[in-house]
Amino acid sequence: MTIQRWLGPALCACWLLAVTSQTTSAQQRDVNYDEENVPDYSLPDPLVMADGSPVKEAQTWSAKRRPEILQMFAAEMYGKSPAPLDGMHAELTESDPRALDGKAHRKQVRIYFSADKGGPKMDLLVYLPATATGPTPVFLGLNFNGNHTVHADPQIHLSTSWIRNKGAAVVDHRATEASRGTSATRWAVDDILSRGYGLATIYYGDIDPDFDDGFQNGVHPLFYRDGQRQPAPDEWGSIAAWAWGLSRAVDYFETDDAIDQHRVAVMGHSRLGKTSLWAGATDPRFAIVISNDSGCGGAALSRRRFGEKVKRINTSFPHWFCDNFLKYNDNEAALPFDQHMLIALMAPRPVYIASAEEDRWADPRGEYLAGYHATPVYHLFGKKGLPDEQMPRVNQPVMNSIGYHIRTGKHDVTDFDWKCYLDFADLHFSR
Ligand code: GTR
Repeated sequence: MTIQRWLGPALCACWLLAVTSQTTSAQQRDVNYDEENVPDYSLPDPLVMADGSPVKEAQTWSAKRRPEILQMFAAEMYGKSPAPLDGMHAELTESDPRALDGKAHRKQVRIYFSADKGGPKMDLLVYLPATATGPTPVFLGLNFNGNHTVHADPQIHLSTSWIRNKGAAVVDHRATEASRGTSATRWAVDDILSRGYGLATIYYGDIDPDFDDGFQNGVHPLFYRDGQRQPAPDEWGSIAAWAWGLSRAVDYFETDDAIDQHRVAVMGHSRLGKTSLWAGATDPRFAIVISNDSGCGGAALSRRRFGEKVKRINTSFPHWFCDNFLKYNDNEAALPFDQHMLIALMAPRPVYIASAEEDRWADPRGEYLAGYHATPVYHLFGKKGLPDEQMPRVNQPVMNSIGYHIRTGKHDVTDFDWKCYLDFADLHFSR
């Protein structure tokens, strides 16, 4: 694992090297990358209620056990999110039916989270295939560095938010022309369009800037009760806020006839893969849920303590989860759930978990096992999950109602990943 990998991909300033080399060695002493050293653990059974009674039918799952699990994840890990405000509204700020050399219909939509145009808002970029004649299925994903970085298209509005904090330091860093298209390798725009799908994306910092500011900016303050200064221990952290923003994009889709609101696949990478899973868990309107290299706090089982652990993530990123999650630092066995139950919350909807061979920090085997141990819940619905406890071979995707692949290479989003997601969407959306 590189220094950049741990603190965030954008880190390169020389002054940081001295600091981070110490951090890295301290971190390595504390990190297990050896399967032999995974502790013995037993996972809570998704099909046993908290009162010990068994769950034998899909109906009991949906009416009783699923809400119970969702509530535990909300109160103990991601934090509870509020309903949207009545004054929320959207404005089309730009549209071109012949964008990208005639291949795409581009729309840019500003979504205000309240009636107040001076308050928090997010900018949604949408590309739809120019040839589409009816409502189009879309992939929706948050991006790390601004909408203008997902493609070199000069017409994408430059983000007006702060762009990515640098590690723990808060840097006033605005988008510039120089960063246009710099994340394009992670967004297979041409492949998505040529296969008949749309892409919708939002800069995650529009919803909540990714640093620990005591929740003074982003959407949180909009919802504070009189006298409240930060979320309560069981209220939303940043991951829950980002997921909430994804749901607000679906609210917009419901008003746009060009988008098929019933065929929305939410996709996210890394911290945004954790986010896509929580979005899929909290909002059943996401018809397919995809997590790419989501690791600890995403698909990976916390109890394995392989790669990134609960204490490490809570220390490095204290704003991602709610404060109740601190109780489980070095205390994973006390969790009333593990991440297989997060995957199970998608059932019977299709969910895809992707890993990368060199991304040991994210614990590929822990990511796979979450899908494997969610499988009994899919069986209740007559759906096939991941039937084999052994992981598939590298670059050999498995596609049932739960999909999985581990590809060669590092922590990243590649064209191979996108090809799998498009195949998975073809499989499930064409039925
Ligand atoms: C890392 C973090 C991971 C992962 C990653 C990312 O620094 O430890 O949990 O989320 O960031 O989002 O790129």
